[in-house]
Amino acid sequence: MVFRWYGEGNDTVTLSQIRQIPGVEGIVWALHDIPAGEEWPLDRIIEVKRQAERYGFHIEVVESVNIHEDIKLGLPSRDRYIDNYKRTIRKLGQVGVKTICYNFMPVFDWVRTDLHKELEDGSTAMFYEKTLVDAMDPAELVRKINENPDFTMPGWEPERLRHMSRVFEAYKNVTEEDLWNHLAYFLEHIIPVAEENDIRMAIHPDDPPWPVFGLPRIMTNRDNIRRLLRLVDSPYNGVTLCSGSLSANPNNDVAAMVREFADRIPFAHIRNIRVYDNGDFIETSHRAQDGSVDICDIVKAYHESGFTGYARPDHGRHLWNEQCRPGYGLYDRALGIMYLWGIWDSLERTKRGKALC
Ligand code: DNO
Ligand code: MN
Repeated sequence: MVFRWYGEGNDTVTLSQIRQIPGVEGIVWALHDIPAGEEWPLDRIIEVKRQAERYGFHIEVVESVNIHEDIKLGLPSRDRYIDNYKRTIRKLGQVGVKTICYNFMPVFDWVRTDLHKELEDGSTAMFYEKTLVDAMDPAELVRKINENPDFTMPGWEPERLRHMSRVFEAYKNVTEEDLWNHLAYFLEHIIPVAEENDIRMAIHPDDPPWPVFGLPRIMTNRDNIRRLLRLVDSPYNGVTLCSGSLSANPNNDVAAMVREFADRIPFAHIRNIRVYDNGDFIETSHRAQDGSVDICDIVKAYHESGFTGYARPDHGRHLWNEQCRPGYGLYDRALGIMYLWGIWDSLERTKRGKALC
């Protein structure tokens, strides 16, 4: 069990708090201030290792080493960024990192329309209003950004927004097939280095798992995960199976994916969302009954598959007026962990034929 931590001075949650959550063994970390495409400095990596070890945590999972847009666009300059990526992999290998999570979404990571939508119980959570995003014409979006330097959208870094019009322009003729080819090129170069350094690469699914603002998205469903795994058929080419991201499309059966891909999932993100008929969704507590995702069945699928990878609670709600990064407070993720342990420990006891209480 691992827990995402954004780093000293960059997270409202502290390592001493994380240590008090039962059963957390390591932190999921990154050097968030290093721009995508740049090589990570070894001294900075070692600094995080020392900080984590003071609290008895390992640093075996990195989320994410982000991919430069030129790699996703397939530009000739990608080779320079791929070389930097390889150098970062080697350094991470030196300090004992075992898994690198990354994503291949053009321009944006996750997209939401409201970061603090109120749930019935008074807590708030991240919400996605489908019609709002669908109705937003990319050209209109670029125009708004260019005209108003203060224009922003929930969760989008101002830095990225500023470069947006140029990047949107660059993606104009990039199709899904192009994106597949660019991902294949990246993996063909990276996976041998990952193998040498015993680091399993784990792509995160697209969130939400469909195209947004006219940008192609490919890591969206079971068939595409199958295709990804075949691009380079190595145990070092794997998936970060994120139950919340994939489940925004009700056709995605995450428990079935766990059963099919178990040995290619180095890293599990476990969280629940409630999906509405009109395609909107909101993040909820981890409890199966609170959302549309059968978290019990997913954990059971991991258990039955003999899963030995890393798992973390993914986003949580904001509880008890906690001021924190959207989705990354202490309280709901800690509750989530206890729910996951509750299911797991019960399954373990049942397997061993022990009474539950
Ligand atoms: C969403 C989160 C993501 C994730 C990145 C990985 O479910 O887990 O923000 O961190 O997409 O690169
Ligand atoms: Mn996730």
